[in-house]
Amino acid sequence: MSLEEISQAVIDGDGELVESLVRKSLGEGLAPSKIINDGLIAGMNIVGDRFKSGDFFIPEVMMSARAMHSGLGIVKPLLSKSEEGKHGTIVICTVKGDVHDIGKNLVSMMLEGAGFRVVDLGTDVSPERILAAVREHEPQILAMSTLLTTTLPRVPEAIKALEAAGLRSKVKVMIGGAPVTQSFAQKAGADAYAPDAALAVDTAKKLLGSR
Ligand code: B1M
Repeated sequence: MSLEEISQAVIDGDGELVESLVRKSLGEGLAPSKIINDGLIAGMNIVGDRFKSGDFFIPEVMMSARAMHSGLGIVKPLLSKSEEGKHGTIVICTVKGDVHDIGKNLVSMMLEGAGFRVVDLGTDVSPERILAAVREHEPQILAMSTLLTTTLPRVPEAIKALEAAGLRSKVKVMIGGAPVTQSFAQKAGADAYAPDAALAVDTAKKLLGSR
């Protein structure tokens, strides 16, 4: 069974096939993280490239995204079996004005799989909701995702809101998403930037000194 078959089923938007291939791969002993990174994410990356080049349109992208979620739904409980919260708590969201959640969900699942307790606030999240969640859950890390250049300014705005509320020193801020760069993260006042879901786990561990 090859992971390319899973990628292709994601590209084809065939959720039923994705589910059965993911189950088969698990049955064959493949690691959940490998299925996610080299099967599901690899397929979605190709979908993203095809959308960019105009070969795919939004309905096809949505079908692929749903197919990918079908696979993730099977793998996620297995990833999360490790001792939840052993590294600390992370509040994660996609910033206000942005509804992209595929990457954020991947980051969230990888973090859970690595043993963090993750509180996912969803998408289009305002600074007010972020502040409320930081007060309620007292996370060690606030993780913000954004996929749109137009919503990049929401990141420094949220960080400034944390400062104004006297919460900035209590929480590390990690950011990511396609238009985010290391230099943007520095200018925005974040503590760290991670380019992908796997590195988000490493970065979160580094931030908390729990490598
Ligand atoms: Co939208 N979209 N979209 N879209 N969409 C992009 C992002 C775009 C690049 C497409 C393009 O034009 N080429 C473009 C943004 C351009 C820009 O700003 N520069 C775009 C646009 C313009 C829009 C709309 C404005 C379109 C419109 O309506 N005219 C609109 C905006 C809606 C809104 O948010 N207000 C829109 C809508 C949508 C859909 C709803 C159709 C759908 C989202 C479905 C969903 O998420 N539930 C969608 C999709 C699917 C895409 C593309 C095709 C794929 C995004 C994706 O899921 N990639 C995307 C084009 C592309 O990426 N090539 C595009 C796969 C995912 C695994 O990658 O999210 O980058 P990604 O996450 C990675 C890393 O970035 C990183 O780890 C992840 C895994 O490795 N990462 C983090 C992400 N968050 C992180 C956080 C971290 C650390 C790492 O720490 C906190």
